[in-house]
Amino acid sequence: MLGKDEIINIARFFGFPYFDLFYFLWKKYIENLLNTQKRIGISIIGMSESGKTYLYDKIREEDRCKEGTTAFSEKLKAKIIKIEDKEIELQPTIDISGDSKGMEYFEELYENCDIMIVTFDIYKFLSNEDYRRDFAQRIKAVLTRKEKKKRKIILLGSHLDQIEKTKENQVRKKILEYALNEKYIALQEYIKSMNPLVLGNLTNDDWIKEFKRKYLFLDLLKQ
Ligand SMILES: Nc1nc2c(ncn2[C@@H]2O[C@H](COP(=O)(O)OP(=O)(O)OP(=O)(O)O)[C@@H](O)[C@H]2O)c(=O)[nH]1
Ligand SMILES: [Mg+2]
Repeated sequence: MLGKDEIINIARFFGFPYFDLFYFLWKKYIENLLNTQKRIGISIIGMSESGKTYLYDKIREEDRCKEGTTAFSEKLKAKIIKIEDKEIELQPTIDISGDSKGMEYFEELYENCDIMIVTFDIYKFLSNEDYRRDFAQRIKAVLTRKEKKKRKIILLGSHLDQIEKTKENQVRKKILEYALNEKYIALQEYIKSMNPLVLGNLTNDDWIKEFKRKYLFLDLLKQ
């Protein structure tokens, strides 16, 4: 199939009058017709201070300079980013606050996304039983849903860098042990279904780049 640029050049070649002006005015519509712009909805839910806002900024290539906690859930507009020369349109979503008010948006976010990232802080997860229980409880409604439209759900542990002198495999093993042994049904189901458990340091740009490529945009880039 012809690519966008080839089709545009053919139109120019045949002297379509004022083609560039026409294209400029109808860019979005033409690109929809040619299906050159790829769309994806990515939403993030998870525990307080687990990196939701930080990760949204990294994915959307923004710097909203947010220091500290997200006090009010903030609507994020659609945004076009470029990955490996391909334009990807990120659908609107909401950067939720970490409190119970933010949890009210779980359902809406879930309904309107293709990929849902569920974040938790590895250090807190491993060191605090209340945190584990709270986490499992919060995400239960999302992880145990059975519905027609399949969404990709990615469980993402942040702050891997804060676990001193430990290798990622050991940390992963420990998390799985807790998830499986402490009878957190939602987590158990998730892990038993072979869904990805991704661990990382969100402040490491190389790690973020690889995460985006491998877990978020690989399918789109292949199309
Ligand atoms: N060292 C380290 N810091 C991280 C990591 N991920 C996020 N942070 C930092 O953790 C802090 C909290 O991140 P946020 O993105 O504000 O967390 P949040 O989930 O949006 O928090 P709420 O809005 O309060 O729910 C920020 O200072 C981030 O820079 C990580 O993997 N490692
Ligand atoms: Mg936040």
